[in-house]
Amino acid sequence: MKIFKIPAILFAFSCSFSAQLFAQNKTETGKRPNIVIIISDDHAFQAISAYGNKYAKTTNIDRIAKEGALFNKGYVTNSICGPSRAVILTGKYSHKNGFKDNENSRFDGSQDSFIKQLKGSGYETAWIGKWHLETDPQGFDYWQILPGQGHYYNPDFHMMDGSRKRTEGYVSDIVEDVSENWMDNRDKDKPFCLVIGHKATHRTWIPDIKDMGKFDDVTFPLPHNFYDDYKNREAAKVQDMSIAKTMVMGYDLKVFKDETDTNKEGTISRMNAEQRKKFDDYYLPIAADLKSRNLSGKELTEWKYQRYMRDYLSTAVSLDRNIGRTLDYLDKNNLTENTIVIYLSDQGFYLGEHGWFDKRFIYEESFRTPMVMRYPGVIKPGTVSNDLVMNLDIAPTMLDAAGVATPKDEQGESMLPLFTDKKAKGRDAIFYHYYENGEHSVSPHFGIRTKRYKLVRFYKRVSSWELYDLKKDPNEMNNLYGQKGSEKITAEMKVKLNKLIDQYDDQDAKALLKG
Ligand code: SGN
Ligand code: CA
Repeated sequence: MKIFKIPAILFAFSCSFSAQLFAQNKTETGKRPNIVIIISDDHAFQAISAYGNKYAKTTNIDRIAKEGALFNKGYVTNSICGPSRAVILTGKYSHKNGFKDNENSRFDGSQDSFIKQLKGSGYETAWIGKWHLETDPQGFDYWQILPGQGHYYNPDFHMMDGSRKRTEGYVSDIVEDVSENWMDNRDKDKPFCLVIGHKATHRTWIPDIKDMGKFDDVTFPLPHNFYDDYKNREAAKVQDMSIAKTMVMGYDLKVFKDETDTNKEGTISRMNAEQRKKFDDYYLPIAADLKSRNLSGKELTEWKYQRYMRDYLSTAVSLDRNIGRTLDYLDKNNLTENTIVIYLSDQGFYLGEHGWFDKRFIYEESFRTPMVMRYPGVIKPGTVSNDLVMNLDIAPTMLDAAGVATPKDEQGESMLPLFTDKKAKGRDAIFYHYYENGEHSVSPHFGIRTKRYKLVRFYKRVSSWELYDLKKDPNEMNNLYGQKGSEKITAEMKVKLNKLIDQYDDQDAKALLKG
């Protein structure tokens, strides 16, 4: 086997060398990397073994991290689905790309995106799976998307010709099948950029049948702030996203009153007879067992938490298997060495921290997103990045890798120098702005995070400030704002916040600070 060793080293060297050339926009070698971006939905970093979860079985996400980089400080600019995808596409904050929330926004697809830039420079481009931007994708050679949130079983797809196509099976498998089919049939003379958009692990966390029950022998430890009293945190007090009160027994946990109740649920009513039988075989005994126990109060809440974790992590197994299929496809087709693979979620998620599920808040669990990236020859396998990076950076990073100049109005920064340039410093602070003021009752807010502190301004639903020392209080339980001794850091953080508001030209935030 020795004979292969030298070419492999040379190959790695030439990849690294060509990446340097591309970083300088010298593309004359002609071999630009393919790009595969896998975006899941609501997948918490706490639910991934590479990030330290002892129970999770995410071997394929872990594999990307092992063969590339694990970002420990990957964040989103606005922790909710549509807005996050719009940021990824445009490399611009929500107030610039226009998609501020899921409730009132429609993505203006006529604006520039990194996909359009790549296509213009000779890439073949596709987006397959969850999209959730209301308008049809633009700038892609091919797209096939789930309408809205999509369904876990036998999903419909919205096709380029305007038709709807229903496909039998489990959504993560189908999205992967379509993606592989597209890669098989692409123009092999061109580099490609494929975005695979997964529905998993979005509510209501329904795993593939073969993964149901995968975690039934695990009793998950409660996060230590599961019974948070939200002292000194007004917005946390008024939210409606708790496991105790908001999580629905039927809809979320598949414990229905009776068959008519079950049949009302979108995904379940779409199941064919065989799928439905397996679903019932798994969930009906759970419902019967719960009934026999007659739980209430904390016991019931903790029972809900266990069921939530089991469904959620099982759904992640179904997702992870398909991420593994993408990696295997690249291996089998000799694409691995010249393909960037990046996996991230559209945002983070609560797995019982503060007693919650869902996302939206600037607190770490939802602000942070899991992100791993493999780029052979450029990112050293096993790299762990502690730089502050954002979903905002995906667009400029991909353009940088492809040797395409980043348009001046993009607000993100290429992450490649963090790997290729020892002197690269990265950011010292990141800015966040969440706008929606509806479902789950999370107050709009904006704020800033530095490596150590976080300052937040809530408005509209509640009007308040919060300040955290993340070193002393990583779980953000002790709001220091207004407390004696915090004056100096508060003033410093306000200066930094104003600076980023100006840098990103967020006029709404600016007006709110003045008002
Ligand atoms: C749905 C969910 C919410 C979730 C939003 C946004 N409710 O409205 O729980 O926060 O999506 O999710 S559901 O009853 O329809 O499941 S996002 O992933 O699109 O941001
Ligand atoms: Ca989401």
